Amino acid sequence: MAIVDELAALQAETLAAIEAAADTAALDEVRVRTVGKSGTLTAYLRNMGSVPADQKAVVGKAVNAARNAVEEALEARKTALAAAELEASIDAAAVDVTLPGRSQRLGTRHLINRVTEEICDVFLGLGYTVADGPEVETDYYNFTALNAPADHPSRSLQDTFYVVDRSGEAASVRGESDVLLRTQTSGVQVHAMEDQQLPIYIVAPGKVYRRDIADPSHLPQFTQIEGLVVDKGITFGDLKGTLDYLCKAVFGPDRRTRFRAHYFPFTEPSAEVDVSCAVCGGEGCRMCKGTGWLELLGCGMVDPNVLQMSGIDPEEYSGFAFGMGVERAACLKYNVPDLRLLLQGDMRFLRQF
Ligand code: 2U9
Repeated sequence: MAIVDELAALQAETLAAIEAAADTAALDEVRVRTVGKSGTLTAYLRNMGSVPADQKAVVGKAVNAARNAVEEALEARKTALAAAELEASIDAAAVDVTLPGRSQRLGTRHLINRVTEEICDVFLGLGYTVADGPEVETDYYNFTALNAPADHPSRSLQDTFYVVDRSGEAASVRGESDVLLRTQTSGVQVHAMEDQQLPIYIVAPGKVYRRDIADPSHLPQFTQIEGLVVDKGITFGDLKGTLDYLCKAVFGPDRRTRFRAHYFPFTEPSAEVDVSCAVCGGEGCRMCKGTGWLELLGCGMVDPNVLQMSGIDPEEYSGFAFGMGVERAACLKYNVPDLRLLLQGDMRFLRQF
C-alpha cells in the first residue's frame, strides 16, 4: 500500500533527522516540520478523511505508529541534548580554582626609616643612647646655643620657617618670632647638655625643616641624625675613628673615607667627611661628579663656647659632634641620583629596597 510505504519512509527519514539534530534548536525544527501543526506526519492524520474506508484501519494504525515512534525519539533526543548542553554550559562557566590566587603584598619599612634605624643601631652598639626632642624649637636651642651669630644667614627668613602665633590681639609680625621649625636636631643635644649627667654619648635622629626648593640634592623637610659626645679627654682621633667605623658599617668595608677641613659655628676644628663613590670605586663618574668622592657628613670638635653656654667646663671636658642627612646617606648607599625619589611614593622604586 503506497501510503503505508510513504509513511515508513517518512518515519525512517524523520528518525534519522532526529538523531542528526546537533542541538535543541535543530531538534525543535524537526519536530515542527513533522509533528507540528502543519507538519508532514500531522498532514497524514488530517487527511484520514480522504483515505478509502477499507484502508482506514491500516493507514490509521501506521500513522499513529509513526507518530508515536517520532514523538518517542524526539523526547529521547531532547533529554540527551539538554543533558549535553547543561554539561557544556557548566564547563564554560567553570572557575579554575587550582590557579594560584593573588596574594596580598606585605609592606616594608620605608628606606628612610630603615637607614635611620641602621645608623642608630651602629651607635647603640657603641654604647650611645638615642635621644629625641621637639620639631618646633626656640631660636635659642636651634641657633644661639650653637654659637650661630645673630646675623648668620641660616637664621634668616630665607632659610628658616618661623612659627608665628596669630591668635592673639597683638599678632606677631612675621620674622619677629623666636619659635621655629628646627633646621637641625642640635637642640636635642643642647637640652641633653643642660639636663643630663656627663659623660654624654647620644645620637639624635629626627625631621628637620629648611626653606629650600626640592631638587635632586635638597629637600625642604628631611631626616637628620646628629651625634654628640662630651667626655674627659675626647680628641679628634676619637671623632675620626668613630665616623670611619660608621661609614664602613653602613656602606660596607670596601668604602674609604676622607676628612676635609671645613667651618661650622658650633665646632672647631670642623671637617666634612666624604665616602668613596660606589658607582666608580673612586675612579670618577657622573654620580660623584668626576671626583671619586661623595660628601656624606659634617663634624668637628664641639666649640668650647658651645660647651660653656650649656654649663659644661671646656677646661675639664671636650667633645665631638657630627651631623648628616639620612636621605642623602640612603641615596649614597644605593646609588640613587635624586633625593626626591624617596618621597614620591612610587612603589616600583620603593619595593627595590
Ligand atoms: C651640639 C654641638 C655641635 C652637629 C654637627 C654638622 C657638623 C653638619 C650637616 C650635615 C648635613 C647638616 O643635614 S645637614 O645638612 N651637619 O655638618 N652637624 S657638626 O654639631 C653639633 C650639634 C650639637 C650641641
